[in-house]
Amino acid sequence: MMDQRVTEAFDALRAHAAGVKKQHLRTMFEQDHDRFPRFTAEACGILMDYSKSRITSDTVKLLEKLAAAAGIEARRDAMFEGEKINTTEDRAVLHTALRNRSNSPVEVDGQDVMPDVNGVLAAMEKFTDAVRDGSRTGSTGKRITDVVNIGIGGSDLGPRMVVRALSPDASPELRVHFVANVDPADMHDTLQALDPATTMFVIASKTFTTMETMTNARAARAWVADALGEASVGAHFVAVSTNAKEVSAFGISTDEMFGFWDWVGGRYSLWSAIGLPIALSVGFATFKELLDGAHQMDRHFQTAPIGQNLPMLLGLLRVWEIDAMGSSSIALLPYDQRLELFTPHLQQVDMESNGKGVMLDGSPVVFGSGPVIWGSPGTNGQHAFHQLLHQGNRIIPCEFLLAKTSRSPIGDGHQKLIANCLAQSEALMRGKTEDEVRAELTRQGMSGEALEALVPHKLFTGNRPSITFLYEKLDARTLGAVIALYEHAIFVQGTCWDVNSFDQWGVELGKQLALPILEELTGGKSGSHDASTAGLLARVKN
Ligand code: G6Q
Repeated sequence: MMDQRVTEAFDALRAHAAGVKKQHLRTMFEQDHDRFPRFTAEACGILMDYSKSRITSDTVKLLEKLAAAAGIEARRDAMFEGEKINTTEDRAVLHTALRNRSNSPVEVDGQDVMPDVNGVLAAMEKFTDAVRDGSRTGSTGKRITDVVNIGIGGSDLGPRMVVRALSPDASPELRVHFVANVDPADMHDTLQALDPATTMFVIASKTFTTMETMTNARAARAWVADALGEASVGAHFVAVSTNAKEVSAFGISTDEMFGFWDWVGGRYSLWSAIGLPIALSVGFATFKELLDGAHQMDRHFQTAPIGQNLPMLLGLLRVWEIDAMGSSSIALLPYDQRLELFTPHLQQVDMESNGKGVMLDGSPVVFGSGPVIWGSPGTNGQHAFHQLLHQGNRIIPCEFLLAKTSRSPIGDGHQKLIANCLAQSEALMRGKTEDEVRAELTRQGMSGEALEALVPHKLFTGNRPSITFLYEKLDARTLGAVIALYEHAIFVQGTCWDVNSFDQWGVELGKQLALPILEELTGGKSGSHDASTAGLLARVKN
């Protein structure tokens, strides 16, 4: 059952939305010259401009009331303090402890977790330094030149995204690759250019039982053993896992297993030993800067008043767009090629966390629940799906991420990137009126029926909301802060909707579903299927 106060707060927002929907953002900007300072906030070097959201000052007040009714601050504090807020798995939720650079004690079941966190960080540092300085070699004594991370989902997307985003910090002497898909093409194509003698595999799996990861890990093991002999395997494999028993059974010494804990959710695990490929790529000092940036955002989230709190504002504005204004998807549009994997990572964090149909007490969700998250970097998207953002009959709130300076400037490319990003949000907001279209076509020499026929096609309704995050440059510290900002915003949304943002039974289901069909494919007895599945299975077998 939804709490009565929360229900009332949502009802008030919806009633207020009916009035806001009648206004146009263009007019709101024309009438209020303070709209930009009024609706911007800043923390950790990130400016959040939410003035192009379809809101008024009353909207913010009503969202603050919703936050109070939903008890967001109390639940946030419970999370940071190690309470078992993941009730369906009876677990604490402490990715924030992994980046707790102030090192203040964080207790789970009366036990401070910080000594263990620091112990694993120290082991990661030692290993990272040894691989990077060449003292930790492969079995033949040759320096390691390539690391392959084998993992999937939370054990892949986060570190893969960060390694790509921080490529200017990467060592040119150590290339880091990622294999996730059980499709052998993934492993095949990755191994093709590699030499077993100079390759190190990181098997990253919280459970160490995931079908895809274990299949790929066994394939990699065979590749090394075939080339260098069975005795060489140990020198070319390390594990990141919570399951020491399965790691040993696979043949990796637990001395070279980097542990983490059940209170680290997969999609929140890049801050743990799952971040080992990041540290290998950019070095441990830079990995620590990533943690520092996230920690600064954690502190901001814990202490800033709601109206100046970036994760609170982002989460609440999304709830507003979804529940009161009727949006069902959000386009996440980094104007940064090196953030090309940011949206896929956030898609997992968001959709796996809040894609839920029931509230904490098991009753069906009453409000919202997770939106569809999609998008890809600008300016590429402008030449593709932005058409629908500008003229489609669905309003899709957009979130832009933009750095003021490029880490790899060439000519005036970055200025053009900025110009395009700002032009997109302006055009989405303003639109183009019939009069403006007519004037434009007239200037181009058109008139009469031909001009009138074209007007509706060149009309842009505008009033399409967006939020822009602007920061100096995409370094490790900023990236850490941006990821943490999004993690917490997702938590804020889940709290408003009263869902458990930290379980993932839909993903667990996927881990079981294929097993009986696999058995049939490999000669086991036939199961009972619908006609479509049975027909496809028969075709595959023939
Ligand atoms: C993340 C999910 C899921 C998980 C993968 C890999 O929150 O639970 O994406 O990370 O299924 O699981 P393992 O790390 O256990 O292999």
